[in-house]
Amino acid sequence: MKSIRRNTQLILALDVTDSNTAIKISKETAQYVDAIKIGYPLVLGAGLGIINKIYEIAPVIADFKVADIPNTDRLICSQTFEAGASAVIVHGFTGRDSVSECVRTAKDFNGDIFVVTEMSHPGAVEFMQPNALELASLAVECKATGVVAPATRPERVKQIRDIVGDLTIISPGVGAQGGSAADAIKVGADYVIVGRGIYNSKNPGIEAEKIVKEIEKCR
Ligand code: O7M
Repeated sequence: MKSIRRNTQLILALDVTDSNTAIKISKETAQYVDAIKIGYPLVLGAGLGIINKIYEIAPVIADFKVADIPNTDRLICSQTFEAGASAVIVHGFTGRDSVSECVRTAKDFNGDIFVVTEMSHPGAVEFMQPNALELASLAVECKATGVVAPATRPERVKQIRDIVGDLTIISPGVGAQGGSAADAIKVGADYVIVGRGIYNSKNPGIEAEKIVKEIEKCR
């Protein structure tokens, strides 16, 4: 399985719903991205087989935000890794038994698990923000590969970095949600995740390249 290598520090969120568009955009942006994140919009539209098709172009992070009892989590994660994903995104609020089961399953496939902490949208301040730092600690305890933290609130990325140490931070909310790639990287994100800012633009390749250049300037 292809592992995710840190090179451009950009992850494309490919939230389109048909296979041909997904493959076209993946090819146009491949040289600028370290991974492509796909989730329910594309998998429900194009079928689980899309993971393998995208995997031929770039490592795939399956954003299924898994949040169930350990046995169901195991079944979801193993099917997803078998389908070709290099990583699966899971929720942490289900507790350490659920998250540990996802991490154990990932190990069988040499895959990665990322745990959601505080989400990037405004509503995340209601229930997620008060628990985000504990969710970050849980990710460390359960030996996840990394966490998801909000580029829309760089100060929170910084606090989460202090807790997770050398775990990987992937950070969505850049562009369409108002966050900046440079700000997120400067406070400690390893990668930024960008969706609409790239796939809705006339030239996704050029847009991805612009973000990569912005990130390069922060190094
Ligand atoms: O750049 P956008 O706003 O079009 O897309 C952002 C992507 O990141 C989209 O796929 C969201 O589902 C996802 N995301 C967030 O926007 N905020 C979060 O807090 C978490 C995620 C995510 O990837 O969760 C794992």
